[in-house]
Amino acid sequence: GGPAGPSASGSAHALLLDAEDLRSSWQPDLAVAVPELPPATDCPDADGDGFPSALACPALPPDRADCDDDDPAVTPATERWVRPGPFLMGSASSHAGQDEQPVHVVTLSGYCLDRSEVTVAAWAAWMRAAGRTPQGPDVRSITDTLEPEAGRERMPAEGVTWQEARDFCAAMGKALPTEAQWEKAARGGCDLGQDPAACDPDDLRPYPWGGARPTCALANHQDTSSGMPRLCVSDTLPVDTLPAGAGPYGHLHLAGNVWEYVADVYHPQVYTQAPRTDPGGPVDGSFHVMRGGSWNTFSTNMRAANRFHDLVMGSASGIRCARPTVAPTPDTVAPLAMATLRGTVSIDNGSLSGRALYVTAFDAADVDPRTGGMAFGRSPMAETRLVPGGGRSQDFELQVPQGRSYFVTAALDAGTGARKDDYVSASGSGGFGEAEGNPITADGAVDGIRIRLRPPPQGLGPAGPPPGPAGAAGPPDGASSGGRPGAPR
Ligand SMILES: [Ca+2]
Ligand SMILES: [Ca+2]
Ligand SMILES: [Ca+2]
Repeated sequence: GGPAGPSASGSAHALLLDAEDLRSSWQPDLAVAVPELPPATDCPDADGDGFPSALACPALPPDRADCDDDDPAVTPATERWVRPGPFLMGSASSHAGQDEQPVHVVTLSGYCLDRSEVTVAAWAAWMRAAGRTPQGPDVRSITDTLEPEAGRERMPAEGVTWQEARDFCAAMGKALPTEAQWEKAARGGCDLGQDPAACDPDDLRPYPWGGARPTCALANHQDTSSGMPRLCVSDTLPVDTLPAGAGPYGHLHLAGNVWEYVADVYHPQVYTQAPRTDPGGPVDGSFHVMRGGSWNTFSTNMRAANRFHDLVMGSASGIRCARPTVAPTPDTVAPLAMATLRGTVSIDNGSLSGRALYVTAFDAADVDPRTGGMAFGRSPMAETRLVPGGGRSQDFELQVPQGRSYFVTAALDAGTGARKDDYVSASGSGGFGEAEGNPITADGAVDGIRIRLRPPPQGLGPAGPPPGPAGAAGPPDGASSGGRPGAPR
């Protein structure tokens, strides 16, 4: 069989507290057959690099298949082949957001995906050659003269925009993966696991490495297993590290390190457009999907099915390129209409001072009915990051998908450390508040939302309360917490 599935993740119930349990995501109608591939015999190796052509022999295993049989520089060490066939997309677990449902079968043609995230060295070289300058507000590891910062050549490009990621991959003769291609690489196809002839419950792998709970040896993230969130290394890692956390096809750092842009426009209801074959996402929209979590987000954001997007500002966004064999088919879902939420954040004592003021909107459907707060691990639907103005109150404006209800929060990062070495998870350290009137229904524009910040809870460490990083809703106790750590420089 293939990687450990949820049923093989160990019997200790405690492990499931922070490892995703996907048993409730299985439905009998997901048990579709896997079409057989022709056997890999008489496979050509035109470029003589020792690896036969994936296109000629699609049944080749990922560590044998050549993604470009005309280029000896392309081998399984640089790109990994993902065989054609179905996989199970989405999650209905207690960790999953509403936008990860329904779980459905997606059939993909074969494709290749870079084994690693794109490095700072490669990204900087392209920027120089293309005469471009970085457009992202949180770009890291690259100098003003577009050279990699010393010692950071093998770190992942970080703080890129979707347009930059798309253009970089195109310049390499590749493309951003579709959202489905990214998820299949992280989850594994139905040809893996207990029954290679059909999709079965073991094909709902929670993480790229399988069912084991996340650790810092598997992925570079913010570990939540011991209560207080703890950054593994407070930084990115070189892109060719942590082989123990490799995905089912051998991809590195799919989970953690930097978020990875995919080609698709974000839409929370796109999974309802079944059946889906080589889906390409909605045709229209302004926001783009990111996958996999990053060095400063929680374990749950590294789940294979977790969806995130650039409606939330300032994420540690990176690039991984794909080599498709067919053009994707657009999903026909209606365009996502947006609404604007406007209001004021105020603070009773002190002032709105510090590194950043975050205003965050969560889908009200993701509120935990037991606590009234956000269920742990929910990704924000939208977030804006303001420069604190130093006064007692400050106006905000936030774009959200129209027609849904939101749980709106604000968090002040009162930290002053501007350098990476000073970085602490400090969102909420200057105060945290929930909007009066939560949940707020956005049938159209909403004005006059009021959020009063209260002091951070005591006794939660020098950095203040647990952070709510981009893509993670709150601390393990279920209390809501918006915002994310300030993006360090
Ligand atoms: Ca070859
Ligand atoms: Ca080759
Ligand atoms: Ca990653």
